[in-house]
Amino acid sequence: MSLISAATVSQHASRDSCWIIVHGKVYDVTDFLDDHPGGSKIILKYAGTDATEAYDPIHPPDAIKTNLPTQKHIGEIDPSTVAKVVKKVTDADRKRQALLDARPPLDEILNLHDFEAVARSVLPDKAWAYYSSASDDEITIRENRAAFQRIWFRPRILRDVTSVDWSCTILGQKSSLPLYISATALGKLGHPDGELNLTRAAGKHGVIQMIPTLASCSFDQIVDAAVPGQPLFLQLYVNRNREITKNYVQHAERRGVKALFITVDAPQLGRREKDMRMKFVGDDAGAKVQEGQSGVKKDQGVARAISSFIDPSLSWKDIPWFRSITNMSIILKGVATPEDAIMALEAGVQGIVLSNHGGRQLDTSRSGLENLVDIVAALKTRGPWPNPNFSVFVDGGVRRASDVLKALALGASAVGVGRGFLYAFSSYGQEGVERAIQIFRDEIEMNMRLLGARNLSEVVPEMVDASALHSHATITPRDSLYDQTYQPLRLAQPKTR
Ligand code: PPY
Repeated sequence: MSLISAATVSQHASRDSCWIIVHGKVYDVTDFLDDHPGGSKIILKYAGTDATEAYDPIHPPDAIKTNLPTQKHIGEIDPSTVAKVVKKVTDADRKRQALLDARPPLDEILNLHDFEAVARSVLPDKAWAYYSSASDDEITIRENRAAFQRIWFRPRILRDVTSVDWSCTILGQKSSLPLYISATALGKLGHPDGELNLTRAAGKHGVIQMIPTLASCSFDQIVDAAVPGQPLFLQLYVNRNREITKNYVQHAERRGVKALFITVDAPQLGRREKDMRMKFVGDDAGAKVQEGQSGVKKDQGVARAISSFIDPSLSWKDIPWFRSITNMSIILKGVATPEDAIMALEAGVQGIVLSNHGGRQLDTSRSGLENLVDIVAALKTRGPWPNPNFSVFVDGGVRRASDVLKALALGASAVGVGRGFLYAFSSYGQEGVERAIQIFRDEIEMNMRLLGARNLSEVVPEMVDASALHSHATITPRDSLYDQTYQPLRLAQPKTR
């Protein structure tokens, strides 16, 4: 195949003929412009040039292969024709480097809130906005933390807690902690290695990672970074095109993924105003994406820009189809009521995650923790409890091992931690994740000793007082670390003159 020169590519720099270079390959994206979920404007900005740097953090590497017909794959760029661009160091780069240099040493990070504070200071504004944002008034994201503070411990004494053991299995897979790394999208916005930071740290420390459908790294890159035998779960956004979903799921199973967590709380993405105010889709302040294309309105933030493939018609009727295409455990992620928990049990899935999507979907939804109490009570009326064939997970707001133990005491099989680990790698890469795991380990050991539980089966409902959990008007102790990292929403600002 003959190579294409940079000069040739640069002649295709308009809406009528738009070529771009990504990872040394030349693509004709002219006909795709109006179908691009993020809008045509952002592609046109790179028309006739190399778009790799902008492309990488927000697309899995195989996105072009999947979405662009092969006849539009023009060929390879002739590297000898590409001017060796010395990347201009901008003021923003210099500022970010200075912030990175000013990070506290890792051994001064004592808790998960510390990672959040460092991430907030070092992340580019758009990345922080996307990760930290939640929907509408962000009441639910704060409630996720507050709910843990409405539960009080009732510790037992004099139990010889010389040795305590918190190892467990999650969906039949060994885990060194009663928690798993929950899926969070677009890891490369936070760190150049993206989700691989999690995979490597998880492999080293026996923790299970749930791979996000919308990872920045490709699924195969992530699986390739795992050590032999390292258990992995997969989070699934169901595509309108079920063939794509089927191939993806079956590929994951062939590659050894153990469980499929189908997201069921996001038929449409919540409005996340911090993200929206960043006008992410235009990629420069004030840029506008054309309205009316692919249902994506201007300035809707990064999440909405890439969510149009998700199928809002997903329903209970689809569950048997999932069962027919895979033997992996199937878990519904985003259950919030006893009614749906019972339906999930009756549908024959292997578990549910009581989640409100980190407060990013329906605002003023209750916390997973609060729902846990009602859901466990309902499940107890339908068979053995705990049910070895039906796991109940909780996520949202977990920052401390005490949070984990409260959820376990109330009947959770394990908990998911998403943002906690996301902020750990955004601030310190893989080492940050390892430190976060170590912190959870230290805290869990101490808390189990102080609680009088020698193993996780001794963490029982009697060890917590959840009487205030359902009261949303109760006075909770101030969560001062969280309150310092939480960034309040802001109103529209007048134009600066
Ligand atoms: C989220 O941002 O909450 C996600 O779950 C990831 C995502 C990102 C973009 C589109 C849909 C979902």
